[in-house]
Amino acid sequence: MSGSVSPEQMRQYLRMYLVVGSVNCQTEPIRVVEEALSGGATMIQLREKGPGALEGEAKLALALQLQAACRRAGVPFIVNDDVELAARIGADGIHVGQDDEPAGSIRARMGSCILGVSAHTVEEARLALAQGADYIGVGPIYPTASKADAQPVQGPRMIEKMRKQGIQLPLVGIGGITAERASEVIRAGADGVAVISAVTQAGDVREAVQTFIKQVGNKYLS
Ligand code: 3NM
Repeated sequence: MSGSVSPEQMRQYLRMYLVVGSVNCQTEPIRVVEEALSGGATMIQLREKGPGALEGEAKLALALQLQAACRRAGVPFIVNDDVELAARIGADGIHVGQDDEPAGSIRARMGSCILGVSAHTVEEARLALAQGADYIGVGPIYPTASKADAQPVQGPRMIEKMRKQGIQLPLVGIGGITAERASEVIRAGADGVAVISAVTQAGDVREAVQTFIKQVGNKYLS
């Protein structure tokens, strides 16, 4: 993947975006990712964080394994936060939060890869755009147990507000999103949903992803 994506392509990648780390999985992360890809996941992010998260060579090995699966499926592989790792393996993209390295400096270092930024306010969304973000992640939309330092719950209204105030960037909602709530997030103006637990904890990961895709709808499929 060249890394240089159009907004239209980006919106498609965001439809069913699985965010995953070894601590989120009840089984081998590669099995979860392969099942999710077979169900039609449109983008995968490695977010290796929290107590017990892998580091160093073990994290590198996991990243390479997941990246290979994504390449086979033709789906972009994004690394959360760890710019060194993303650069080392030639990831398709990087996702950063507000407390990480500024998006502008990552864009300068990483060139044309996919750059995602977490934004919680209209101002943060505008700044992300100015710094060259390809998409923003907005959350937490609903209460989440997957991120210890999550901001206050925003509800789908924050997405509506951003759209009303002219933020046209490709946008994905994150935080506590279940298949039942996915269409509400889309109706608010999101292009897709980013999900950890509702997929990684599902008894049947493939089926869970397929259900999400139905709820998100096919408005971006040509
Ligand atoms: N970022 P789940 S919420 C990784 O608000 C992450 O920016 C968030 O996990 C944000 O789907 C979150 O299990 C956790 O709720 C999402």
